[in-house]
Amino acid sequence: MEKDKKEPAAENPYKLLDLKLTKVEKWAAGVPAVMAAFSDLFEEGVPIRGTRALFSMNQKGGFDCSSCAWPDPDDDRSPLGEYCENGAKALADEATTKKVTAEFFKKNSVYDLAKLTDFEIGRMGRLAEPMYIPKGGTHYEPISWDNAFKKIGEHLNALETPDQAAFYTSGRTSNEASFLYQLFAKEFGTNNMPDCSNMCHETSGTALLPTIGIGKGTVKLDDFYDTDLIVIIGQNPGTNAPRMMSALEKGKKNGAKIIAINPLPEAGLMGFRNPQQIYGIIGNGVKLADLYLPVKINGDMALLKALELLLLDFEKKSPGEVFDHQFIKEKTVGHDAFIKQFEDYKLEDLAEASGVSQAAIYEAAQMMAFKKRIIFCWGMGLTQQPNGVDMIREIVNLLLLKGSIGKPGAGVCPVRGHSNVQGNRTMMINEKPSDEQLDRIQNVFGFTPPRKHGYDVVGVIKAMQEDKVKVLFSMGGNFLSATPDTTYTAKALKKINLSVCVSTKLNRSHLIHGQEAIILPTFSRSDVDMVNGEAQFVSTESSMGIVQSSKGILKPISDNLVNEMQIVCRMAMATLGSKSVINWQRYADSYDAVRDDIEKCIPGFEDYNVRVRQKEGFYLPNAAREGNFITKKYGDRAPFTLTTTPDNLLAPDEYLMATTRTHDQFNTTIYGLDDRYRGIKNERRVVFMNQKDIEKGGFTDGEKVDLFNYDNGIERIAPLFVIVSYQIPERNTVTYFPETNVLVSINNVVGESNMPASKFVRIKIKKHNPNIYKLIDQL
Ligand SMILES: Nc1nc2c(c(=O)[nH]1)N[C@H]1C(S)=C(S)[C@@H](COP(=O)(O)OP(=O)(O)OC[C@H]3O[C@@H](n4cnc5c(=O)[nH]c(N)nc54)[C@H](O)[C@@H]3O)O[C@H]1N2
Ligand SMILES: Nc1nc2c(c(=O)[nH]1)N[C@H]1C(S)=C(S)[C@@H](COP(=O)(O)OP(=O)(O)OC[C@H]3O[C@@H](n4cnc5c(=O)[nH]c(N)nc54)[C@H](O)[C@@H]3O)O[C@H]1N2
Ligand SMILES: [Mo]
Repeated sequence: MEKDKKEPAAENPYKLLDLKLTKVEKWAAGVPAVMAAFSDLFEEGVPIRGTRALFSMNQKGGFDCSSCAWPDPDDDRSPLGEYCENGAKALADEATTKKVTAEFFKKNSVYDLAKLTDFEIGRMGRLAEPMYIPKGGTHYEPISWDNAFKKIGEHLNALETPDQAAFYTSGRTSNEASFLYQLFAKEFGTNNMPDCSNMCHETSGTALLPTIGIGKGTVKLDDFYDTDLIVIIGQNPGTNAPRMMSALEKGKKNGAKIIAINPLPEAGLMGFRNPQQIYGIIGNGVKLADLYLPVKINGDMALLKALELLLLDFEKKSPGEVFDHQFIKEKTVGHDAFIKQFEDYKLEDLAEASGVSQAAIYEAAQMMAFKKRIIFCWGMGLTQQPNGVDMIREIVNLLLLKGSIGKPGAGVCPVRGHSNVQGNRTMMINEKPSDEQLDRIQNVFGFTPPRKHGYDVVGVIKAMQEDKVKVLFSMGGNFLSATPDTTYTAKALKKINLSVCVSTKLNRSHLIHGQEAIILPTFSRSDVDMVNGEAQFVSTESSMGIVQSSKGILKPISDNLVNEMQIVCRMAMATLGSKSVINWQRYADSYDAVRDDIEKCIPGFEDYNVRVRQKEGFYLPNAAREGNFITKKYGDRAPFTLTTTPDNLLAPDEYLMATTRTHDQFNTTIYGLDDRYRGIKNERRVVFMNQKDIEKGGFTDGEKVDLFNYDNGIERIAPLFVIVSYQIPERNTVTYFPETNVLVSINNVVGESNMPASKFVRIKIKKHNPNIYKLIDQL
């Protein structure tokens, strides 16, 4: 008998590799990026298969890269390929010909596999057949697709109420599969649809919907090409959205200025060598940020208010030249109260709280004051802060003052992560669907969808812990490793009756599972998807609201994969049987049939089947982009929002930690162990610290330490990290996700959006204690 399973936190915390420090880069991309892209394809043994696919990626009529949601240019696409280093890595990861088969699972117990690092787990290859682990089992066993669906149906039907089931989605699922998935959940009877947005841009939607009337960004790619100023705040384009760099480069060439606001001077904010252009490979590249503001973690609210205070000063000196009074009068409400608050603010205090010098803030305000067209881009640096919703509303406030939203070259740009996370929401994957959406479902299909709001990610983890949710079905993703408070979440997952993962690659969520568990292997974006003898295409929505088709070109590694759409249909038939009012078989046979019904239920998809076949796709309607702010509360006006500035007091031995990403990972998939841009080679268990803090804390650069969090009086431990001295504000630290998710309390959430506040974690740092593992075992 195997002893009780002890799950390693996220990576294997028992060993360190041989960390090497290299030069911190001042430029992103260039030759190293091209080399890295191709070397990954070679390492995975897919040079020809992979290279062929690489040139189809993001081309008109090709497939949509699964690595991010940045849109493809409407017009010219680079002849050298519209991919980036990350896209190539994502492709190498999924195009691999290595397989995880029934043999593999027979040889390796779940317990043994869980001892591997995420990097090692990811290298095992593509999942090749459906697998099942019975209650008390030590190894996954093969199961037929029919029996897998039968088991899922039995479990779902045995629940006391449909709300004891939850249906998670990661953001790669196509529009077609997403639509069916939410339709099934609603017909089954629950709105428990947690999704990766609940950890990603929920904060943006929560801030934008009531202020500008739509929970999405307002700019198009063309707006970047002809604008006056681009502000990039809390986002790292070089690492996470490399194709955004081409747009920044083009904007810059056409005269735009760039301000970067980030605790770290990220390579991708500073300079760019375009790997898709010959001059970028051999030339000097482009300096990007004209001004870099090294804000403290969570100092952004103070910084935004300081900027507004100074803009107000400029406006007083040059009335009418800084603020757009006509816009304010016609399109907004609450301006006077908004302006009045600044009587109580002092520049010194705000600058101090932001961590940025008054002189630098003044320079930024000067750069903004007389510019008419400003774009604000942001990412997880803002959305994963406790007051993220308010900070994004503050960005809207600033743009409203300037009348710089809803016109060309101006607006808001939340840069999405997963390639179809925006489309998932448009398809109504949402734990809080609106009444209008539910009414449409009811009218078109004739069943009564549940109205009660469901659980989001944080909610469902607590519900599993409290035995309120018994079945967790995951459409993609890696629930355990992506979510906070790993130890707590692992305990919750182990309590439930059944966990099901629809996956392409093995991950930790297969290894820390419910009492019974099922793995359903599926196609990835680049795979050919044959239905009834015909290769199918699906569609996705980019960060800028463009819906486009995506058609894979690689032969799937196994004949035993089923596409996500058919997985949903077969689950629906096995669960609902004759009770269902929907013809699921019709959907299983035809993507066109699904698109026809999407058109009936979701505004903006008129003539879907025709328009999706246009090579460049089509834009979804976006009233805010046209300058119409249709808000529930104020009719056709955008409100100014009054927000407060947090104190962020720290105990003497406390630091703030932000968890972030490298270019050698895609979320929980670890492609490699380097962070070339930040000068890290061959290690992920690092903690970036300011040299002064290292000295004050009695540490040395390169020392081994353990990290702790004590929120709600619970001790959370992430053992064995190496200190790396770095250019970062004092009392701030940065580590990589998912290794430190174990430190993020389930209760450390963003106000209103309820997202984990993974960029604002209070930690303590102590010298590494080799006996720490005994303590961890008792947690
Ligand atoms: N290579 C790669 N690409 C990816 C992903 C990946 O994992 N790897 N993930 C994809 C996904 S799902 C997403 S959502 C996006 C995420 O892309 P980003 O939004 O860029 O996400 P992060 O790297 O988590 O953090 C962004 C930046 O926030 C900064 N930051 C931290 N705290 C603060 C703060 O208090 N204020 C400010 N101003 N900045 C702060 C960090 O220094 C970091 O540079 O990337 C997508 N693309
Ligand atoms: N501490 C901390 N935690 C975070 C974050 C952070 O910055 N800090 N970021 C958060 C963010 S922004 C996000 S988006 C979440 C990500 O959370 P998730 O979306 O849950 O995680 P991923 O790592 O993207 O999921 C990877 C898995 O998806 C499966 N997969 C890949 N492609 C496909 C496909 O086409 N179909 C199917 N069915 N499966 C597929 C593979 O099996 C792979 O193992 O993590 C969040 N967690
Ligand atoms: Mo994300």
